[in-house]
Amino acid sequence: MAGLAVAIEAEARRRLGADEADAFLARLEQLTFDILEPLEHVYGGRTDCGQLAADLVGDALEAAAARPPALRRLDRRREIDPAWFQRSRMIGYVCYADRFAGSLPGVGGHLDYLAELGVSYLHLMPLLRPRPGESDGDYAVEDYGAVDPRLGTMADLEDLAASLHERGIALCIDVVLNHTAAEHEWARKAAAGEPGYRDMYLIFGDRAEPDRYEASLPEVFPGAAPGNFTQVPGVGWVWTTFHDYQWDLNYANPAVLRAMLAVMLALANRGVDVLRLDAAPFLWKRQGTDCQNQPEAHSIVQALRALTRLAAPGLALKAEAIVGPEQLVQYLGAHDRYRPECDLAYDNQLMVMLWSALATRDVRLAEHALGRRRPAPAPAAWVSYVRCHDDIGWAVSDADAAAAGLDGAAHRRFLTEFYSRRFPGSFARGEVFGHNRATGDARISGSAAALCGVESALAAGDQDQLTAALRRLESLYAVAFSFGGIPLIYSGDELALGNDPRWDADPGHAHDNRWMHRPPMNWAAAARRADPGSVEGRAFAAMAGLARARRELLALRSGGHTQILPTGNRSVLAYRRVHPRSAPFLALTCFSDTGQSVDAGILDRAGMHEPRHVHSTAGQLTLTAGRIELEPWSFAWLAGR
Ligand code: OTU
Repeated sequence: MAGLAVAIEAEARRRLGADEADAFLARLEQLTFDILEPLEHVYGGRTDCGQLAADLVGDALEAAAARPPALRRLDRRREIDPAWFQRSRMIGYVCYADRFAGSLPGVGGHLDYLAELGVSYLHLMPLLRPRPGESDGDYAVEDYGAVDPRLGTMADLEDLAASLHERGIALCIDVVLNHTAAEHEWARKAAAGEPGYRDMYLIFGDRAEPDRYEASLPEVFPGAAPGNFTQVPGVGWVWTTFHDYQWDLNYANPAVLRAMLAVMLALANRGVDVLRLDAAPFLWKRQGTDCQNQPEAHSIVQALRALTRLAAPGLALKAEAIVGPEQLVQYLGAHDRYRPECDLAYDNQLMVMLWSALATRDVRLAEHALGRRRPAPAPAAWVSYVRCHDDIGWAVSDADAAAAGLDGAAHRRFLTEFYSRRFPGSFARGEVFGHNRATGDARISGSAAALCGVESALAAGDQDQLTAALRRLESLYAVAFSFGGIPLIYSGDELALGNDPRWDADPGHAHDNRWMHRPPMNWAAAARRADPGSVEGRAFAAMAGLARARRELLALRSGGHTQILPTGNRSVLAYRRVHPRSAPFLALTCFSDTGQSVDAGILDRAGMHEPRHVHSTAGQLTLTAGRIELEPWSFAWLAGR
């Protein structure tokens, strides 16, 4: 047995009993390198890493001892089946507990609704106690040890997790790693000058250092929260990447890492299956850089992953890193050599490419950008999404744009205009978010249905346009359901809900139009979901159909490979899924107002023998004279044998 395990063996046997101790120590032996190496990288030379590792392993042992038996059984199943989250049966749903169902117990009362959609992964938006008043959608946490009292209690969270597990649904919640609310106990103690706390944050006596950092820092919320530092009277200049009430933590201080590990372990022991690591790229600051994606930020996440795995091997980590493709895949562990990091990460590249193709009716940029990226490491998975609670930022690199014959800046500007009602003839009904006058950068808010044209079609009373809009929405989700990641349905999209017309009624929200696409669940609309003539019924049937089809397709499980196949038709995106255990799968998606066709030779190129139609917009597939015909705004899925 190696170093770390030898040191803790006797205590592990005492705390866990013989059987559990064996498992814990076996994990520790396996993870020793994954714990020590990142700690050395971040803290070597600053602190005694051997002692730090021993302390952190001791914390993990403590959590392992406190882990409830039901969760240990789940751990055991997931250690036998580490690909549990990669299965094609995984289908996600994302909502706010209060907006969806009032409270945590309320969510528990709507599980049948989720089951109708085939949901097996539920992401509840931030639910830990936020600061009072404005709280950035509760991403400003005052107490990581308590549930927001408006939503319920920790006991309610445990109960909900248990009922979800009974139905085979995994629970994902947010853990805000990069910052706490200014009202958090650590921040209050730091402000009061209590020893040991000031160093948990990044606080400067004057503007000298902040100015040096600002020279290369972007602004996340240029309108609502300009700059990256906030002057707090009697305290100094506090690093606040996001809002002035969100204080960035100082991960150069190992006490911060230790405190956050404790937060994560405690949540895992409540029954949470997946932790969404908010703002992961921002954890490490380095002068002269944009202070995102620094190598130390990755090492910190790697250490957290190894240490949580030690105590709660059934827990998965999901990176929220909305960054360029080269940086993004690293959060799944794809470095020069594989280093286990997060199990899941948001595929924002796919999301942006879908909206780009929808606006231009041209898939060449998507083919190029998605075709050249490094695949996710085999043990990890993307989460594939169309919309989330945030704005859409146009992460289109100049190089990718140029390769598709576009000017990057002009294309990004076009997308902003197209989705914010400024482009003549656009079907989309969104708004500009975060316009930065200095750089010209701008992002987009709006619900998926509004951006796909459902709102404008309804306003015009145009049935053909409505059909086109609903087909756009279904087609985008069809890609999310078949690209190889876990698809996430953003609450409301299954009913084609539009923007919230009253989004700015709450004074705490009025400055932030991301609230327009965070509407309260409309249960009256949901009640129409079985009516095939209603908008809701059409959208819901489409979404449930995608879920049913996906579950049966082994090729769609993560861990395989997605390969873009050029079609020769600039409006048709084609890709095949290759998985060592399954027959090939081919998806065709038509991004055009008119019918399109592709040469049926693509079936051979996709390695399909005896291809069969498995799912499509129209429920059928037409082959004429060696060509596959696709209706406007439609998709088709085929599988070989
Ligand atoms: C995240 O987003 C959350 O999703 C937002 O809702 C929060 O406001 C924010 O963190 C602060 O907690 O920049 O525009 O690369 O893109 O962390 C949203 C990650 C954001 C960032 C992301 C951030």
